[in-house]
Amino acid sequence: MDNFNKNIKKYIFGEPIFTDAVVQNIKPSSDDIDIVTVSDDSIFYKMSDDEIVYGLGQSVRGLNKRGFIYNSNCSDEPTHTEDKSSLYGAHNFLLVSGKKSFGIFIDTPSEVEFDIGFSNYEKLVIKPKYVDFVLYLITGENAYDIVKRFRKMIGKSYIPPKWAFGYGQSRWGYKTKEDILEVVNNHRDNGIPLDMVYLDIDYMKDFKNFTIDEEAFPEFEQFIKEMKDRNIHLIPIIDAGCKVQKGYDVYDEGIEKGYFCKKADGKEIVCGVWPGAVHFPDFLNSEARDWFGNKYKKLIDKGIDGFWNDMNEPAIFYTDEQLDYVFDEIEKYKTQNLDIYSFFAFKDLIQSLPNNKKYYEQFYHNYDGKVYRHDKVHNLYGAFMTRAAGEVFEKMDKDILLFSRASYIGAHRYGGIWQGDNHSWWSHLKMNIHMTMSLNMVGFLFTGADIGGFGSSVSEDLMARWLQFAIFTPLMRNHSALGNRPQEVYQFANMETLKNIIEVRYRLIPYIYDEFVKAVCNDEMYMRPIAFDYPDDDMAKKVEDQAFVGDSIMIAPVYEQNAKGRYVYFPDDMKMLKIISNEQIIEKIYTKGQYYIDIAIDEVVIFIRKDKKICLSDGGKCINELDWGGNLLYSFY
Ligand code: MIG
Repeated sequence: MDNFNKNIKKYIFGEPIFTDAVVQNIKPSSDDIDIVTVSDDSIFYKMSDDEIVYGLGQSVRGLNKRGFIYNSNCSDEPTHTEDKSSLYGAHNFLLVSGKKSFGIFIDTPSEVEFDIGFSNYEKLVIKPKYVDFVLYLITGENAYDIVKRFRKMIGKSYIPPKWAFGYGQSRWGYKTKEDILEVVNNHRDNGIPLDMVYLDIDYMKDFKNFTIDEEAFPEFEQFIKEMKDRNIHLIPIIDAGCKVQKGYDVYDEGIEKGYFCKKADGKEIVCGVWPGAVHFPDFLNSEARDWFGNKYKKLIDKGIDGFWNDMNEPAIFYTDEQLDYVFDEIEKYKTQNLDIYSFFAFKDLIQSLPNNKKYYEQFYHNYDGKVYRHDKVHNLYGAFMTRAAGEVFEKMDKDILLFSRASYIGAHRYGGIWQGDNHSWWSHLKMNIHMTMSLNMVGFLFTGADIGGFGSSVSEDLMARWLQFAIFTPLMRNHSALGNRPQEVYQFANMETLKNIIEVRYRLIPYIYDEFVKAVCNDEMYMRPIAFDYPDDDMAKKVEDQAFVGDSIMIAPVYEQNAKGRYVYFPDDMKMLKIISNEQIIEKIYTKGQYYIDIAIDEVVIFIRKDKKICLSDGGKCINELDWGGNLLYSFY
């Protein structure tokens, strides 16, 4: 790209803490700040009526973020309703798109508030919690051009192994080897494609990272091998917190070397997560990072080649101190008449335990020689956990799958992310569409949501519609929580329909993989708003629920219950492919304009752009057996 640095202006405020987000060496600008106004504690921009504000990666609501107040603050937020200001990731990039577009990136590891026309529809006000940050202002020819410049600045996104583009099945609740075998057998016996089965916390011995519960998973190595022979990768979860237990190597070594986060008094902070009391590794300390990253090898040596990192915001159920306090206080209510005030105060006591924000002010990091209180660097914690593993994996001669729950920009170079604990709600399918595009802007190309929804029970039609969209998300994983309706596709009356949809994914994998890698290499968005390719089309700018996937395909997912189809806007002439089954494909050409398209529950519909082509392979039941050649070339010239 020409004039790369001319289009990016960098300004330093206070003493910014290094975040690892930016890889380009950009000199601070000596020009006065234009476009926005910076005051003592905030950054201000007056928005005109027609300006759209894209960005913020992982956050609720639509593609256009105007009209709400967001807060970058990595949070274990299990209910993604539209009143939530923070989710698991902190992605401080905004793209104001109007007559003159510009991008803005606030690089700081602590909280940042983005009031995007919430308090006043015309005003964009950005407030970092601490006035130590680097401000980048990015200009370019149009919105998409600005994204590309930003992406170049933050470095190439992570590319997972090829097999990670297959379909994966997961559930919090698979407890034993038999449970896993049942899942694999049911997929293989019914001819449902499958490449991965995920292991949630129950595979561990007492929820200790890098250990195996030998009773539930006897002869684990042998089992991994058996699964590999059947083309199944087992993907274990790793949690941020490490159990406090003498004799557990991670605990012993971490204590001995001083690699866990400590309180002001120099003692390790004790927090409660799955195993009860845990310590948190100090991922900001490069030695601790290297140590923890190398622990993954324990499982890799057994044949494991993929991981998902969880609870790394970090999620904290309680601290020892808060627990003591609550127990003491609760005692006082025992003899009281609990009236309206005391009852709620009593109830709030218990609710003060999980993820209390004050915990983040109670421990410290040793960030390569400098000590920082956690809240100052909070948004880096999960990102640096990904980095810990990623840096070790990069040195290995094997491709490892890695994705995380919490993230900050920069972590996109080491791994992907999943979109966290969503629900089996139609609104969350819609959010999945928006979030995937917003995450692509900030470099997280390898991403996907829990298909079918993590919380609540899924209906069969939601499952089908969700799969129809998810065949286009690079990470394609069906995951759900304990207690909900089982949601493996073979659990549903109309399994054939769901299976056919997954088969279409496999037929498209050669396309999806190529386009994904191309997008990474060229700093492009694998999935993006249609307005990005048609910056002068006013109608395209209004469309939030369609996307371009790679170079050749447009998608228009159905995300409403009982809908028999939907309106689709074509910014140009396109050819529809309606894939009803492996044998039956209907083709039809649409000219520029808006049309209602019938899309039945058992149909996958894609649109091929003018002068572009795709190949549909014959598919397969796993990536190893996939026909990569592709014998059908659908073109539209
Ligand atoms: O708070 O490991 O987002 O995917 O199944 C629950 C159990 C902890 C949260 C993850 C979810 C996972 C679950 N974990």
